[in-house]
Amino acid sequence: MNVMANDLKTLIPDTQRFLDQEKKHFIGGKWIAGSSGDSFSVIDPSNAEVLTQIPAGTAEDIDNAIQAANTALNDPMWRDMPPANRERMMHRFADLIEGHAEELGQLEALDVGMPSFVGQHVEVGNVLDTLRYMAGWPTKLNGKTMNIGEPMPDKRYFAYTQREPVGVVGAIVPWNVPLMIAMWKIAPALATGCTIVIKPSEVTPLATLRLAELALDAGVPPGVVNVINGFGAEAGQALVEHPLVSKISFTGSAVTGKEINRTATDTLKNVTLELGGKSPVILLDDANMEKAVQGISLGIFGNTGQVCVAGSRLYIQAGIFDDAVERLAKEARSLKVGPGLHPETNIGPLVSEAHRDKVMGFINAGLKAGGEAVTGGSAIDGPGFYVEPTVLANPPQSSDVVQEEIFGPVITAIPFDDLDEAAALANDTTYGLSSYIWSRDIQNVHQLVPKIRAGQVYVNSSPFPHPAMPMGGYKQSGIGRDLGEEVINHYTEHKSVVIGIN
Ligand code: TXE
Repeated sequence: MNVMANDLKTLIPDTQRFLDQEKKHFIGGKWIAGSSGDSFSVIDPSNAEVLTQIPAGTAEDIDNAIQAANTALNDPMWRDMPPANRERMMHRFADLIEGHAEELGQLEALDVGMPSFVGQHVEVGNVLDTLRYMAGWPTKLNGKTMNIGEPMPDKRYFAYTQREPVGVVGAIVPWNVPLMIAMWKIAPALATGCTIVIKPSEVTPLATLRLAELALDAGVPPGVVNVINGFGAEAGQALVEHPLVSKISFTGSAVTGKEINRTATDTLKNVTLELGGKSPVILLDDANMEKAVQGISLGIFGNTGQVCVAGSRLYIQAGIFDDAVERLAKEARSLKVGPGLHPETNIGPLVSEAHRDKVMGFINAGLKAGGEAVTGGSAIDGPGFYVEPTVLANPPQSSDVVQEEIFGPVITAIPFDDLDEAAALANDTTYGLSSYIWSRDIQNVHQLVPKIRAGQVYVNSSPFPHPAMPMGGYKQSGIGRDLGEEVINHYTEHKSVVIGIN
């Protein structure tokens, strides 16, 4: 398989301007140089070239950002902003992002490797939907009047609850869909009156930095949204340890999530963890095969499989196994692999050389364990970090390629006989993030849905996060939820007020 490399789209002037601009941290509404002078390179995964240098944030930089966020939290301009004004501000922010969608899509293509039209329309589309959905919440953050009766003789009370912002939020974001996940954390912070310090992944910081600048342009007060670049061990750790941070919202690996949870215990922070997955896809013999194969392909090969909800374990009813595997392999072979800036690219590179090597390690181990590469199975030569879309048939259920999150364009296929076996295989994982059922039989669907231990079940659909639907996992896929009303609960404290009136 070859990589398409010619005829790349040219960068629009806005993208070029931002790439050329010296990169700093974004603190209190200003670009601020790093305190240490250390920096790191951001690499274009389509050709291994250095895009730009980024300052590596220190504990001092993190402290500066948290102080700015804490000042903004208590500034009447933000604290007392009428809810309807906060709503209007969020809509202005969304409109401004929409006007810069092409630029942001190109930055994601360069930084992550995703096709730029996916960045522009799918990722930025979700960013806009999330911001506009969350803009409906500031006017609806109500408490309740409680009837507590007369708990003491001859003493009457008026009692109510009110909701308040949880405080300064520390957001730690991964590299796979950086802008979208950053917005999943920024939008609820803006809706609830919190302030936020974001640490983007050291691998993909560009679009998030641009987003912070757009927030200021949209009228979000200085200090409400701050971005510190840098590595997890230093900047990330300092954010989790800081006593002025009330909440940590993390998306990333299970290993790092557990470490963050342990660290956050020292200051008893409110913690939300959206971790990895190894999501099962159950394909029943009554499914619409054409739609199923397209949906399964999109669900594993979209964003080169670097998606936490990727449907990476396919369980196929035995009678249709060979046919379904061959159809999926054919679909995989039809995908065009190339740089994110190529207009025909379906599948971009993996995000980094190290990640490409990790994905190849899983594929090779899966082949050694007895899996058959019906299609794919190799890295693609070239300066970029490409791996062929891969369908591995019949690896053992207990092998790493079936059990571990690969985060690449690799799907395993294993047959099953009945619904109980399908549910057992689907649940045979430490994760519980998402799951997929393809079937036209409503009884089969309703029998399976309650049996699956996962935060999301998509029936006859590939994954798409909707801002109204809570997003998170069972088991070791995390704690708490992003999106929906649930995230608003995670970003607010409930205060009980009891007033004696006689
Ligand atoms: O993740 P990490 P990595 C999975 C996927 C991938 C694997 C490793 O399987 O192959 O994780 O990716 C910051 N304190 N997912 O190494 O380490 C780090 O700087 C505070 C699934 O990139 O979890 C980055 O900003 N922060 C996932 C963020 O955590 C720390 C998406 C994620 O990095 C830290 C990404 C520390 N001690 C990867 N150590 C999903 N759920 O979608 C690191 N960080």
